[in-house]
Amino acid sequence: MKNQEIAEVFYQIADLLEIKGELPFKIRAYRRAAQRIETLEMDIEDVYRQGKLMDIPGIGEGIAKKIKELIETGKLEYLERLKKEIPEELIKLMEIPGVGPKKALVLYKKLGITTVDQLREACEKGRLRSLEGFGELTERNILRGIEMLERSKGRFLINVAYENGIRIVDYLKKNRDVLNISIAGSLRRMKETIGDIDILVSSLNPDSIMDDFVKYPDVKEILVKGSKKTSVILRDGIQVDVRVVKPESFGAALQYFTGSKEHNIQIRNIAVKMGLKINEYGVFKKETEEYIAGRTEEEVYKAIGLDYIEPELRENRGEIELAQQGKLPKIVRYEEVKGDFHIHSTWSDGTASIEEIARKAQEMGYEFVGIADHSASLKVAYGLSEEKVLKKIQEIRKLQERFDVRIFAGTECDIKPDGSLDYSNKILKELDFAYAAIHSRFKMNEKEMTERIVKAMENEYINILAHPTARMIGKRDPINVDLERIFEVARETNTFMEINAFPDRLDLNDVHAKMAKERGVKLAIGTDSHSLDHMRFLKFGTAMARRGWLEKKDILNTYDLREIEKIFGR
Ligand code: DGT
Ligand code: CA
Ligand code: CA
Repeated sequence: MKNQEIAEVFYQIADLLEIKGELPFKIRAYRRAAQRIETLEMDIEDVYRQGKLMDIPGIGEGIAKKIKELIETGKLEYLERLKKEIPEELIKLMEIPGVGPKKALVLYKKLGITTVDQLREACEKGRLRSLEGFGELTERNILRGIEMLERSKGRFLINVAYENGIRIVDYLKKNRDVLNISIAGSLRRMKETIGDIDILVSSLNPDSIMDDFVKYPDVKEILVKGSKKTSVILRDGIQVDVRVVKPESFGAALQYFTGSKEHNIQIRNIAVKMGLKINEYGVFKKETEEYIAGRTEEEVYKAIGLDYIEPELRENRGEIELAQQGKLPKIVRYEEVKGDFHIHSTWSDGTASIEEIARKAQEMGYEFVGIADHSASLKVAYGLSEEKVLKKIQEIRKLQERFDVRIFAGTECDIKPDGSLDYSNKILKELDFAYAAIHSRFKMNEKEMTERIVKAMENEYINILAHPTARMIGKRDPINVDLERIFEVARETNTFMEINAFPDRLDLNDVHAKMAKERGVKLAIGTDSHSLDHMRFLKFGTAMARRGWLEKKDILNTYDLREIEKIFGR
């Protein structure tokens, strides 16, 4: 068993004892032991084999015996017994600010409450005030505590994690003891939301790295500091884990800590079948423990007979089988995406003028940029009247003379509830291209909503369907829509599906993008920028495309300008 796994067991015991109302020193002893084990230099299994467990400060006879049992049997009788006495969910209740072990116990015994949801309901119905030592104020405090807990426990949008992650890597790189460094975990896989940031470093002097890391100016709280792993909370509330390994293990550790867990389980199974052992230190021959790979990820995958798998694909969705057969898709590269179709200017609700957008696009090395302001009926977003659209087109044509970057005059045309479009064909025809988008009546039933969108896609001047499910992460559920049917019509009408790259949209997401591709539909990436600053979100759209297994040919943004113009068909 790994140090971390054993530490988890002792943390759990401490929590359970606390609920049981055991003596504080006993509880503290387990927590301290857990912390020691977590930050231990050596493998706890090795320490055990050398008979030196009790040399570790904070580990006495009782705990040493439990470690022995865990290593030998993989289980702990004592923990199993404790668990039978107390429902595990009760531990979660104690995480709520204002609910300690005593209150948790009373809630459980008197009201049978074991989950946060049950507790919320009981507070809302005023069922706590009848208990001794509880009152209306307690109910209000607990409700506020639940709200806070849920907010702080929420996963983070990818841009928040990404920007923090990049900054920390840049900061740590200044340390000369860093030999190699990479982001790992879900952030490296570019998942749509991120639980915590994982960073991996190789170095021969781990303490120097960790000393620097905890001095990072944004660190609010240090959770654990060891020379293998250090965890902190940033001022943004996001947790960051930094791990340091030796250079010969860097590839193996990067593979291990990039995950996903599901991907890694499969990888380990393959290794075992080949008589190999794979872990964060390397790939080893099972019999002789001989090290055969681990310095780079490529070498780790190769050692078990696989082609290199891009991090965005590592979700155990079939990529491992394809890597075995040498048949992985050649997913689109970030630098192959040569422009952005979806930008709002000061003509509607954006903060930058078209000129500023064009200049920025040129700076970013784009070949084209699409100005897609809102249409007339979207009053809250200063949608443009038909008359103004014509003026806007004129401005773009004039600006174009001064810019190399191609400026496409577009619109994000609203789809009305009956499926008709906000602009007449006469206007749509004058533009270079048009998005259609849902911005109202999100709650229609599936049949009506699907027909509404289909009708819009059937208009010959609509080229792209913007944010097809209209979901907002953490804020709005996706609309009820039959995506199979949408994709079918998209293929027939040659309508592109957008991958909206705005971090709280990411719509289509990875799974839907893959589905679209499999049905022969093409996609277009747009940031939905409302300021120059938002234009950097493009990479998150590309990330969704990569996670959806899309190749260059599947994405309009990678095409030559001539081809794009031909497709727009004006
Ligand atoms: P997150 O942080 O929830 O967005 O997702 P991840 O994937 O970053 O998960 P995290 O931070 O808990 O762990 C980082 C990676 O470490 C994870 O993707 C795979 C690896 N890992 C963690 N725990 C285990 C485990 O118990 N078994 C295996 N095979 N891998 C693990
Ligand atoms: Ca993570
Ligand atoms: Ca982590």
